[in-house]
Amino acid sequence: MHDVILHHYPQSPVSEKVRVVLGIKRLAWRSVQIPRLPPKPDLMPLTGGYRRTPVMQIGADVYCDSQCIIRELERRFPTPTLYPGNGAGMPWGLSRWTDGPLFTLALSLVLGAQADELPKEFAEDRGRLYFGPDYDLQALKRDLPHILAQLRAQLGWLQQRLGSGRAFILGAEPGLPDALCYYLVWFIRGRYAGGAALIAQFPDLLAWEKRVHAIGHGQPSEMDSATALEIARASSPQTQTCADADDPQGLVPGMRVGITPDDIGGDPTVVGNIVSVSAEEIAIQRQDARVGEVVVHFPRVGYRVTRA
Ligand SMILES: N[C@@H](CCC(=O)N[C@@H](CS)C(=O)NCC(=O)O)C(=O)O
Repeated sequence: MHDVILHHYPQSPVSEKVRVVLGIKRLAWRSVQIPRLPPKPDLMPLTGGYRRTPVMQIGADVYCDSQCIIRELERRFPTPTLYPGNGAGMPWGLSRWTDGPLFTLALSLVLGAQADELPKEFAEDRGRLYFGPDYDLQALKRDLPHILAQLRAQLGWLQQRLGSGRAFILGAEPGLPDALCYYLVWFIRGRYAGGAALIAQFPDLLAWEKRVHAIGHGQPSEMDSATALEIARASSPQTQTCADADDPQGLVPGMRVGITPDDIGGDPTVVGNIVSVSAEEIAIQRQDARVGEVVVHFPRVGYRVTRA
């Protein structure tokens, strides 16, 4: 099998979630550092326009969004499982809280607190991406006490869970819920000046944070983006054709579609021909001058698929 290649950058919180998963699974992987801002000239040939971070590449198969990346890692490397105690299913429900309202609160805190310091280009990009065309970082700054009140109560839920004597959220073994919650704590600690003091209010959360930190990231080794593109060019996609007779949108292999994150971010649409479609995932085939044929995978949840 080809190497697991993660396209990411060190400061990216969502990438930290995936790095923790790679750590739980004790995997060796290749690390390609991508720019924090578009254009991302060596990522676009792989994704066809998807610009968010991280992206995973295995040969000529490309996985967009941490949902898709993590599910694929669990499929290819089932042991140790991310769902200890037969805990599959519900962690993905938990992810709609952590990646949704909780992530938005953490972003509001970090961007609001730095509203006067952020480099202009970065503030404009992230303001638009996360808060829509009418974003207002100064309004977030004024709202910081409210944001903190919301966040503190919700971190308290984690404290209550971890205060029950469990080493990890599901029990004695780390799993997906730990990665889902840890990356936000990591983000708040690393990027919000009051992060350490906020987290210190929750002693069991603090002890758990140290345990998850100690898991590490597996064994990453650096790779340059030109090598990653060459691997994609020299490989053939391995995704098998797969249909779903019950697909509610009538999507079938061969159909040309566009896929866009279903939120206010103004993300570009990625266009290609369906190879595989299921309740949780859709994969489309596309051609690129630099990498030839690639198959790009997206989750269904959180993405809108339209016929091109
Ligand atoms: N739903 C996506 C969200 C990814 C996301 O928003 N990542 C941030 C970085 S942590 C991002 O893309 N920021 C803009 C960028 O890197 O260009 C996922 O789960 O992977």
